[in-house]
Amino acid sequence: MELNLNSCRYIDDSEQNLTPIAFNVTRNMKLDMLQERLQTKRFGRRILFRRVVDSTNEWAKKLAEFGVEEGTVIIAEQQTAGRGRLGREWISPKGGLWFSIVLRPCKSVGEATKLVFMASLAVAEVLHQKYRFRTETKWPNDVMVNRRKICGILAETTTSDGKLSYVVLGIGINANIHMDRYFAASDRPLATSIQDELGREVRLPSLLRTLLERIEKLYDLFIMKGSDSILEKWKGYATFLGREVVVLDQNERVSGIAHDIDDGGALILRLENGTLRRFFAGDLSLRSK
Ligand code: BT5
Repeated sequence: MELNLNSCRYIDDSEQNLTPIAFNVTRNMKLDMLQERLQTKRFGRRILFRRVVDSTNEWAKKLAEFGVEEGTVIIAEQQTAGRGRLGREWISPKGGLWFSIVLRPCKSVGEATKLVFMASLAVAEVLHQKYRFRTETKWPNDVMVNRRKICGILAETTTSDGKLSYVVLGIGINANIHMDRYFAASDRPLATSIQDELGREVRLPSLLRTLLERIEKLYDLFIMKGSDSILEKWKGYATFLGREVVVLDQNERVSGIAHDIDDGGALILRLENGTLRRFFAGDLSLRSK
């Protein structure tokens, strides 16, 4: 079932539910109200919302294939098959902010893979500004608060004849969720939410609006000036740099000092024997003493 409401389209799977869906029902904030106040040119001018979806990235990719314009936002209250890198599960219950943005940058595939830094920088800045959190960026795609993951980003590029067609930038923020309901006690120290940190719920439309505004600004910078300035700002939040870390790359565990992130977005690790080694993918954790 589809409803047209201003430029915002609400899509709902059930015949009965014809009313525009309030984002946060208790506060009756709607996405069209969000759009009225949104100070962006392109991002979020079209928002597609579903209560339940398998993965917003999956849905966004289908829409991108149909040619939806850059800046289209796909959002869901809940994902049944939210995913992280390498097909890992991303836990996405109601209360979180799960959304994807379709991007069509005129850039090389290599440059576009660095959009993940642009997105995590935007989230780190906004969560710091809005809630006074001491946010940290963690290579390659996480935003942390108090050493726990509060946001994960999944940037998926699609090419045609070796050229970039589009990027779907998926952003998952644990917002109004009590993490201990969804994480086993052993995993609990790894993740946190805005609600767990603040001790109260936050308004998702306001958070989404601020994020879209910041993402559009940083994206414009990325398009005009390239990824270098983004990467420099991102490093300002990367407190793991200079510290002892462990990198898990496929089945290999490598320890060392996180030396830097190179222009390509690779992690440079200083190994115990003093040599430098680059990692293009992997999972990084701080080494426990
Ligand atoms: C990520 O992958 O961190 C990317 C997550 C992207 C999610 C968004 S939500 C909107 C869009 N639609 C999607 O389907 N995905 C995107 P990765 O670095 O591979 O981390 C995955 C790991 O994080 C899992 O293996 C778990 O250990 C952990 N994890 C799962 N759910 C989590 C959550 N809600 N909060 C914190 N950690 C989580």
